[in-house]
Amino acid sequence: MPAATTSLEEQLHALKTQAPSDFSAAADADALEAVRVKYLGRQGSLPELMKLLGSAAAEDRGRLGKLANEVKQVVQTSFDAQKQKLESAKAEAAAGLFDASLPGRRRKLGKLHPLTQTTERIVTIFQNLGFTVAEGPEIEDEWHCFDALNTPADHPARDLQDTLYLQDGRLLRTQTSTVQIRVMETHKPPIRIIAPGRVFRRDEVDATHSACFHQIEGLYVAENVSVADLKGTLEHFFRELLGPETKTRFRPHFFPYTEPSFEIDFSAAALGLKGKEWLEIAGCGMVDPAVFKSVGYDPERYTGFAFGMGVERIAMILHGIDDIRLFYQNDSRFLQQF
Ligand code: 2U9
Repeated sequence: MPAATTSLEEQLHALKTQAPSDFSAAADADALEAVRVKYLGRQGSLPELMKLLGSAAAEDRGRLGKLANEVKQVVQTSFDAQKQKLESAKAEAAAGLFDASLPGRRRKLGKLHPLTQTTERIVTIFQNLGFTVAEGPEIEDEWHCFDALNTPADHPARDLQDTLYLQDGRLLRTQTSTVQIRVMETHKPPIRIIAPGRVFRRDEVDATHSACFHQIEGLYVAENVSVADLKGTLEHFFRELLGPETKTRFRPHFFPYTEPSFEIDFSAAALGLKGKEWLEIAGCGMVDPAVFKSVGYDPERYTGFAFGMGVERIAMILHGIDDIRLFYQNDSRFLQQF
């Protein structure tokens, strides 16, 4: 028997015992991989020995080939077994971290912001009366915010002190009346719309003022609309919003875009509010004929009423909130109460 062949046979036998013992000594995936490369990799001991089979003596080749296959099987099996063992040990360790007796993680449920809830309540009452929601841009021009609303160039509201202007002369709308002007410019009467949205004023922020707040304005234009329609509609609205016992009071006031104009108070007692007997809650009036002229409506044919209210103010009254800044702080201790 030639020496080289004996050596190949010996080497195969050595491999058969050494490889399984090396595999079972591998303590983690990295070590296991190193051992796999050493024995089974492209330049590993087993493929190298397989290559030598071709040069073995013809009479030994069958026997050695059989042995080589046997060794290959043993090496592969011991690798598979160790791999399985390491993987299940890892899974067990991970399972050990799971404590089924711990309380579950409570999922935090979000809800609508109190200002959104208030807006939705107000909008729904008017939708039930046949009003439609209208929206418009927050960046406006002087025409839609002031001129079309009969607010002259020297009116204090147009002052830099009160309105936020952009470099190019445009401005942040100070009221959502701008939306109603836009709707009248593109639609003929009858008009029955409600315009909720953000408005901006150059105000010092305190417990009752914010430079950005929410408003809802409404507009009804048709033939023969009277102050009686205005009063009937808004009295119904406040009874729906604040309760059936609610009393309202219309005090004469002035707005550039309505004539006559009123401020509306409601009977605070209806909400169980002590202290003041009447609380101011909104403004309203009959649309000034000058406004109709600026949108191309015939003021002899059409009349209408308009009203406006601050959403923050209404939410504060409804929930007894004493600081407007609470609405904007996103503190979940405040928000989760609604
Ligand atoms: C058009 C014509 C007239 C809307 C009106 C008020 C009275 C009003 C204030 C309440 C508190 C604004 O949010 S607030 O600061 N609004 O008092 N708004 S009448 O009158 C209009 C609207 C559109 C074309």
